[in-house]
Amino acid sequence: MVVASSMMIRTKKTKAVGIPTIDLSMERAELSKQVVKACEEYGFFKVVNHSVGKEVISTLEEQGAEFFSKTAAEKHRAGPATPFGYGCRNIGPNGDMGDLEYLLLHTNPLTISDRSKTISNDPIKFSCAVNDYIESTRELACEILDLVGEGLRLQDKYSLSKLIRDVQSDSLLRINHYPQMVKPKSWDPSLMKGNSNSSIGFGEHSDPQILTILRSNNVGGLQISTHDGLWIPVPPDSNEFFVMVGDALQVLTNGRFTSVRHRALTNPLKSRMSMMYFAAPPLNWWITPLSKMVTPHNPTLYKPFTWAQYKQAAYSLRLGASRLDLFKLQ
Ligand code: GA4
Repeated sequence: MVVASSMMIRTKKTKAVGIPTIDLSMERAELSKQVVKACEEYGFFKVVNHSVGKEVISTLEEQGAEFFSKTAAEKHRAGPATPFGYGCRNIGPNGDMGDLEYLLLHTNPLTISDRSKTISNDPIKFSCAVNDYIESTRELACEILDLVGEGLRLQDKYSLSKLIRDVQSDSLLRINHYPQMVKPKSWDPSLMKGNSNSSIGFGEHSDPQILTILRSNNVGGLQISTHDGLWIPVPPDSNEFFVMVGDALQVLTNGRFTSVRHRALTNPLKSRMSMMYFAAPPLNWWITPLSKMVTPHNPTLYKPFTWAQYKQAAYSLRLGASRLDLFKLQ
């Protein structure tokens, strides 16, 4: 596995922890092995040499920046974010809060063109920017899922990407804006070891979907948790994408991959903007371990459920809940 030395961090026990960086231009058999290894070890990796156009990224970034620079009253016209639109500080329906504002959109083109009217003075420009970005990041997600299929030697290597290619796919796009923010005086310092000037922008959680494709500007703040519960800061890279394993992929692989817990801290000096494509199947599709992943030695760990049932459970719990526990067998 290629591990960028600039990303190496030493823990107290002096174990080197590095975020895997995967070069998508490398030879296919090696590439699929590295993707599976990164999904197993971290549920998280960075991809370089991807095929998403620079202009697709910068156009959406400009549209996002233009929206967040509007007055609060103008922005609130695009809200609330339940289910889709503009949200400020509230995350989800159960009282979770963070130091951020955001746009949450369904990837269905009709929903986007409808929502764009309240978001932008040039709705066609905004919806084109969003649709182009979604198309490109969906392709990247499918490429990664096909590599997973190859690496796991699935009979149908496209079986995972098929889940998100469907026109009824419930995939989402989120643009988060973390204003530059110094921690409030009443902040609990135990939460912030080593980051005493930052506040929590988005609290610890895993993503419920199959895969998340994340990209941010060059401002740090994202942290991921290793399997042993150690928080590692992710050095930002505005040219590249980060990939996260979500809860649904944990179930599909019968626990061979684990969804990555992550959080975002604010930066006391600069504002951060991140964009996430959350790859999900249609609402009525079943999420159940792939047959190849279930053997007499590895019996199925989860009860079967539909994506709609899982979403319902996720939205009934707090952000940081271990929601997969509800679907574990035994
Ligand atoms: C986390 C991943 C995505 O941002 C999101 C979030 C959603 C929301 O902000 O509305 C949730 C959160 C996310 C998981 C648990 C529920 C739902 C907030 C929350 C408390 C859009 C998603 O799909 O799940």
